[in-house]
Amino acid sequence: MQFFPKCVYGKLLPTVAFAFVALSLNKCTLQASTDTSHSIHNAANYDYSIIKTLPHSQRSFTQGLVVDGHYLIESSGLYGKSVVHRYPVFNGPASGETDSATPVSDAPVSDRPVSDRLEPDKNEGQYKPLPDDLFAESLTVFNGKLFLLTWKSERVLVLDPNSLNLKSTLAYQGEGWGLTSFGQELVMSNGGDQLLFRDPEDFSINRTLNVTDNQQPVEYLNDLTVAYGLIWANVWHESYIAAIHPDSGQLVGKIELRELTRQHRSFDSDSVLNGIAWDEQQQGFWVTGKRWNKRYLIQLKNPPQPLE
Ligand SMILES: [Ca+2]
Repeated sequence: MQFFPKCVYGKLLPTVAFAFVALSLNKCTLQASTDTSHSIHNAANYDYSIIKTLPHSQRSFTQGLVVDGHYLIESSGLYGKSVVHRYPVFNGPASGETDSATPVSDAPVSDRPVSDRLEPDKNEGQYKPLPDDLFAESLTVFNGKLFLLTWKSERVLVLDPNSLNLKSTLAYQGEGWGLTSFGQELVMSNGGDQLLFRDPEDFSINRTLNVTDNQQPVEYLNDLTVAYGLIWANVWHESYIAAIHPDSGQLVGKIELRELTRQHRSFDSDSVLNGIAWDEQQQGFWVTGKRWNKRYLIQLKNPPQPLE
């Protein structure tokens, strides 16, 4: 995908004459020049505290994460290996809280052999393996139903969130990356810069929202969650979580998780931040990543004022 060049206003507009030339040459300048009614906004930086550090299975190629009551439901991708996994929020796989002072770069918590597929272990929750031709993507719970995307298969699996039994399927077009619910709608990302607001009954699109940061598109939107009246997205291969205004699509703030991602990216290049879930009871976000050996509960020190 192509990215527009970053605007550097000081360099592009040293003189009126140069600005005129630049205006005709540079789309970035054109966007900035036609948007003089908008001031350049600086996205807030939401500082955070790590409240809990818990083990996370390195066998999980995490695609989606959602809190449902006292449980986390997580989807793990790849063809032939995809599963949905439901486990208690504080007592999941390889359970036992770690000392948060322990460096995250320690050896994997579990010394159990890594199997091809994330297999169920005793008392570690419920697993739902998917057919080999489906790549599990993000998931969300809405109105007593668990909705699971299947990346390029253009199918949403609707599961019972407790038993993980399949109830029905719905269809969509294109790729499915992230999924959450906002009000009475489902919100989906597809790897681009748009959020698609969908009807939970038939998955039809009600509206689309272009996500921008200072008028520039924010692409590769991935797993989603909702908190403080905002839509939060982790961005593929980036270390931050973006806070998105649900009406304007503007990126209004970021949680920069560079310190966490840096420690886990050493496992392999695919070990990116993925899997974010707002926990209403804990007033924090669960965050993890693909093949990360930890998951974290973080709380914001300076949260945004909730939108009405
Ligand atoms: Ca999520």
